[in-house]
Amino acid sequence: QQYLERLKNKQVVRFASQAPAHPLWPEIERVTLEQLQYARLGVEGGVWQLFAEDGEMKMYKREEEVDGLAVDPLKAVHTVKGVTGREMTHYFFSPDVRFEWETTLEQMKVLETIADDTLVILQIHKRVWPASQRDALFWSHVRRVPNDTDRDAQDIWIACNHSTEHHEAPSNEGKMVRVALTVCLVCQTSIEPPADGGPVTRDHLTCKITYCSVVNPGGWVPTSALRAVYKREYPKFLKRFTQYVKDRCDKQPILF
Ligand code: 18C
Repeated sequence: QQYLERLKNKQVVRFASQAPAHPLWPEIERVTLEQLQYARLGVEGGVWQLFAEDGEMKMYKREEEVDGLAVDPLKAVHTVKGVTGREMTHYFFSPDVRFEWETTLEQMKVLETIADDTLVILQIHKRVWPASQRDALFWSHVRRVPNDTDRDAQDIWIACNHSTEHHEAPSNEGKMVRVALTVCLVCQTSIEPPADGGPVTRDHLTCKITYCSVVNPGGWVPTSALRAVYKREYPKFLKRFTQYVKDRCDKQPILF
C-alpha cells in the first residue's frame, strides 16, 4: 500500500511536466535524479576539502584534473532562514531574475522552452583577462521530489543544469570557448511550528541547501588562476543568491 502510494506520488510529479515527450527527457530525468543522490551524500570521509566558510555556509572542493585542466568538483552546504526550498529553486531556475544575482553573466538567451519547468539556455559569461571568453549551453530543470526517507518531512526541491547541444548555438562558431557544466541546487524546508499553535510565518522556516557544481572550463587555463577564480566566485555567488531570495520573499506569502 505504502509502495503504491509512493509510486503514485512520483507519477504525479513526473507527469505534472510536459517535458517527458521531449527527446532530452530521459537524460534530464537520469541526470537530475543522479544529482539528487550525489547531493544527499555527506562531505565526510576525507575526500572533500573545506575552502571557504562564512556563518552557516561551508564550501568544499575536490582537486581534480582532466588532461591538465582543473575540473574541481564543488559541494556547498548552507542554511537560510525565512524561505522555502521551492522559493530557492524557483529563483535559481527562473531566467527572468538571473541578472539580479548572477554576477558572471554578460548575456543570456532562452533557446528553447521544453516545459514550464525545463528550458535550454545559452549564457555568455564575462571575460576574465587574459583568458578567452566562455559561454555555456545547458538544459535547466526544476522539480519537487517527495521525501522518501521521512514521509512527514517537507518535499525536496531540486534545480539542475547540465550541458547540452542545440542547433541554434553550435560550439565551434566564433571565438568563445564553451564550458561543460553539471550543477544542482537541492533544498529542503523545515518548519518549527509556533508553540502557541498560531499560524506558520517566515520566522518558523529554515531552508537547508546543498549546491554541487562541476565545471570543465574548456580550452586552456592555468590551474592556479582557475582555482583563484573559483575561490572568489563561488562564495560570492552563494551569499549573493541566498540574500537575493531572502530579500525577494520578505513580506510575500510563503510558497511551499
Ligand atoms: O550555478 C551558477 N549559475 C548558474 C546560472 O548562471 C549556472 C552557471 C554556471 C556557471 C558556469 C561557469 C561559466 C564560466 C564563467 C566564467 C567567468 C567567471 C568569472 C567572472 C568574473 C567577473 O549553473 C552559479 C555559478 C557561480 C560562479 C561559478 C564560477 C565558475 C568559474 C568557472 C571558470 C571558467 C573559466 C574562466 C577563465 C578563468 C581564467 C583565469
